[in-house]
Amino acid sequence: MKRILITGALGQIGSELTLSLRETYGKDKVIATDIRKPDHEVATEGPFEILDVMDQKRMSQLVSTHRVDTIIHLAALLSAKAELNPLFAWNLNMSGLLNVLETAKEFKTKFFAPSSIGAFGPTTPKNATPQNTIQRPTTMYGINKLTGELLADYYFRRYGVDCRGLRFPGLISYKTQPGGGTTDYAVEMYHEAVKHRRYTSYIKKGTYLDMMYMPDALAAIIQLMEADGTQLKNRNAYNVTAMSLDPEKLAQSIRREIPEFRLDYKIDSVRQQIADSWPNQLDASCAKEEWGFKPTFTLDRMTKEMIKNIM
Ligand code: AKB
Repeated sequence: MKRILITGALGQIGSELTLSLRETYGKDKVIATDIRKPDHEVATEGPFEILDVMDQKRMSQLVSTHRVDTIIHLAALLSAKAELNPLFAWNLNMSGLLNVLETAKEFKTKFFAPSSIGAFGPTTPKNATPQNTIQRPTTMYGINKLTGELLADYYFRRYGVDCRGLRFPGLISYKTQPGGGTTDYAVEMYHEAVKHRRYTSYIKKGTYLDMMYMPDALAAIIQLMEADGTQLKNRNAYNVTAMSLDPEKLAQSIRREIPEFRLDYKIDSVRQQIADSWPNQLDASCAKEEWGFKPTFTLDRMTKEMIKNIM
């Protein structure tokens, strides 16, 4: 990767990935794009361009002008938001993705897009979910993610576009709030624990989902994108995870730092149904074997860092 363009650079992954890539590859080598330009260091401390991913002409112009060799496509609606407006989600998530794939084909760039545990469904094996298994998602977000995986495979096989992807679990970070996802409760719980010593979870006790701390997610993106392409058998997209949590397990870890923390429940049926359709715990062995994926944060280490930084 020499000159990287990121879509959705102001989102949860984008805002941290942009800064991390600028540190590694140089400030002027990472072109952040989003549909708005706020007063944020992503937009003020390096190249930034306004880009609506529905506008393929402008995307091509930017890739050409900045001589981009890698596109990291992060602009998308998350699961809970997509379920509230499925048609809008399909249009944004799928047209945006196709525009990026077409641009990558035209300019022969590398391509990365995140898939998700949402690409699985209720008939997928719930535990040690294999890399290659049943995928019949029941949410619009999951349908978008699975279609994205298949399209990226197609562009690789048919046009030779160097497409790569990861199936991300819930990502936890103290820097940027996610917004619109089902796994957001984990991030909210840390913030509320620090501010109010209590949290009301919209996800039921006993609902296990995969999670990962953001620094491990950023390292995984860079490691996959720098990996030798000839070693990649499952390009789009690799299962990755660092831990499997339910709200109680997360609360227990928080109580080791804040003993008086109290967890209550008020279940949101939309997000609970989405969570129930997802696996409990992925098997990430293909990512480990093919390009050396190795998360470093355990639950308690992540909790310590989250609480220290939110305080
Ligand atoms: C969401 O909850 O929608 C995302 C995801 C797991 O893809 N965090």
